[in-house]
Amino acid sequence: MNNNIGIAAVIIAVIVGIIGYTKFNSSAGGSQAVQQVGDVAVIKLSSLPNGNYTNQKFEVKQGTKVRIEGDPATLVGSMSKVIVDGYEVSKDIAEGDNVLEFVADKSGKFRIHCANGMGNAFLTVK
Ligand SMILES: [Cu+2]
Repeated sequence: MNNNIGIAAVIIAVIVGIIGYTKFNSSAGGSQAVQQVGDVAVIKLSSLPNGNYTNQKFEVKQGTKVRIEGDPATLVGSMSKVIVDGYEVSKDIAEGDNVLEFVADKSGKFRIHCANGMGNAFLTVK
């Protein structure tokens, strides 16, 4: 009986450890801002009051469909325009119309910025 409780405690400790480690890992590192949903890499883009994007480093695999979901609450003024250099795509972010999708078919490092050249994120495709 005591043995069983001991084994159960060890199993629970291991599970808690694994969950903790996984969470820690996913919130650290360069591509923490990219969520893979099926074959789509989802980037939630928002801005700090100083005009920098909340996350400025995104990395996706070449050939992936990228879905940038702009936050209409913080992407305001010139920030409401999201431009991806190299892919020549852009989007005016508005409430209910805030998604920019494209296929990341070229490898490289591409700047993401607003109409004034702020925001300054880099999308690395490799
Ligand atoms: Cu701006």
